[in-house]
Amino acid sequence: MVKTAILTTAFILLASATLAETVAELHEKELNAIDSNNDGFLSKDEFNTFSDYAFQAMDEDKNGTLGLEEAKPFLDIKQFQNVDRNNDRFISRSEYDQQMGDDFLAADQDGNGQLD
Ligand SMILES: [Ca+2]
Ligand SMILES: [Ca+2]
Ligand SMILES: [Ca+2]
Repeated sequence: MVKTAILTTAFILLASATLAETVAELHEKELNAIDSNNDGFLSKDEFNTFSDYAFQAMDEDKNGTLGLEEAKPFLDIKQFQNVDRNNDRFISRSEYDQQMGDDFLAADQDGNGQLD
């Protein structure tokens, strides 16, 4: 659960505009939004594009790191500490990318490099 925290967060972030929808519908819509070539799969490239978008959206003061305040609406303190690997109370871009990479690998259960 903790491992996929950021991915889940990112999905929530993307979905927040359509809160009224059911969870199942949201999932479908999010996937469609991220799946830019509409082949029904989420490639690593598509995932990276989305991951970049999510980081920019969370980084309100655009200083390239996520502080506790910026991450708070999306991550609880345990999840935050888990991603903040050097414990400096900021999620740097490389810590974020590392976590997103792990999330992608964890979600890609058959290891074909795509989420389907
Ligand atoms: Ca695709
Ligand atoms: Ca920031
Ligand atoms: Ca850090």
